Amino acid sequence: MAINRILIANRGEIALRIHRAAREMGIETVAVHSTADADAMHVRLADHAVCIGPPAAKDSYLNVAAIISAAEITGADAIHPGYGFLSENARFAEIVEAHGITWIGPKPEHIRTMGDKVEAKKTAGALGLPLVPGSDGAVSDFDEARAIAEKIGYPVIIKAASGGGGRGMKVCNAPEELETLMQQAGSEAKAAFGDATVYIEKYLGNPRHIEFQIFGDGKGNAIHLGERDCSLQRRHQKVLEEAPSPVITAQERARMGGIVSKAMADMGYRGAGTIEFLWENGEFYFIEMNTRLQVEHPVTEAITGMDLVREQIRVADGQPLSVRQEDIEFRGHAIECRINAEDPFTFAPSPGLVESFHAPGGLHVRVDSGLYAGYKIPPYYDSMVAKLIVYGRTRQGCIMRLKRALEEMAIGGVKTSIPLHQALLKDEEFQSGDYTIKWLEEWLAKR
Ligand code: MV4
Repeated sequence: MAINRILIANRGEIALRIHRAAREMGIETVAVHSTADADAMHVRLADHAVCIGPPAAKDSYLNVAAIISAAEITGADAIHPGYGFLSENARFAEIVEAHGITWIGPKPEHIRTMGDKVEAKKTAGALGLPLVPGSDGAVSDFDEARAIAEKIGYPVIIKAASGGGGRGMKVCNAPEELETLMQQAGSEAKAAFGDATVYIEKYLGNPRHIEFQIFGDGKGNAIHLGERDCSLQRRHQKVLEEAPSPVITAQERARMGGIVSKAMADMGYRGAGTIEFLWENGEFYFIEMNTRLQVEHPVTEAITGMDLVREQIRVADGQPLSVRQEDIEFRGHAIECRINAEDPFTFAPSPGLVESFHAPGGLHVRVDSGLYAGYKIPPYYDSMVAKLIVYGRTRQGCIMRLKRALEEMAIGGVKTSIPLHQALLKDEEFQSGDYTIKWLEEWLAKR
């Protein structure tokens, strides 16, 4: 096969991240961009660039015809979708492959299965992953719903099959609310995703969000790269992620990692994937699988020394996994801070001119960002403008270094979440590692 030129169907820091891996492999890159991103760093660095439409994502970064045309015109022989946008669009993956272009991602059938949360749960259960107790699939009948809720016990949570990212969820505390909440969840899901299908789970009151990174070669081999703790979220947006999780022992990692990699091997999964669990009272419960590279992948890179984008490209090219499970060592601790252009108190977006930019440096400090002094952050896209990833031999050493790096980091002209991260790192409960998915919002409320 041999990939020679990759079209990067994304923007911002992840477009740069993919460009870097490609260049280091001697592969050329094609940037695509909206008219709002003509001056973006990913466009400047790429070997070729094609404007694919106006600012609105639906007309540019989600414009399948324009992206395929850009690949044809520039002779790109592979497409990397990054995260977000078209990355989990099974139809797009099929179209890419139908054009004889290598899709740097999972098999379309697996993207489709995992995109439907009911199908994902059935598949995960059949593969031996531990599930949250709940309905065996979609539930439409209220009597059936009441019987399931009675069996697993209240509170229960009603989720949209097409949901994910927390949209369309309802917590139900008692049987008399069930019918109303199911109807609400169903109609909200219909409006948001065009699909009213819902399912029911036992509601876990105070879990952690812990996810495993996996890689498959698509031929029955798979490895795991350990877990990330992503419990620190605000309105379903991750704020800070770390690896390893402060609560998972090497034994637990090896045990759960063995279960997830066996499942992925049996499935014939190809490429990078993340298996999301809720973790409560020492138990893992599968909730969803993401069939893409994730924003927080660098913390896994930091503690394993592996380049996950390089691995994605290799696997898409039909090459074997570059490492065996027994060769993967988890060493030290890494934390990623997502730096958003937003008010650190109100969270209002703060796009506009970046008057100055100074990235922190030094040993074990990584900044993934397309920012530069004079760049104008457009208002049309996600507010995340940089990721600061810091490594240390211990969690405490990592936190000390991260504080130092945040002090050095300077972004002038726009408001950013840097002060929020600085306050968070000073907090004793954060430092103790004793937090759950509810902790950050409570901390923000009393700040
Ligand atoms: C749950 C849950 C409690 N119990 N499922 C939110 C997003 C979606 N991926 C799953 N989510 C949740 N599912 C059961 N059975 C609580 C959440 C949840 C959550 C999960 C991970 C990280 C942050 C969260 C914040 C609120 C709710």
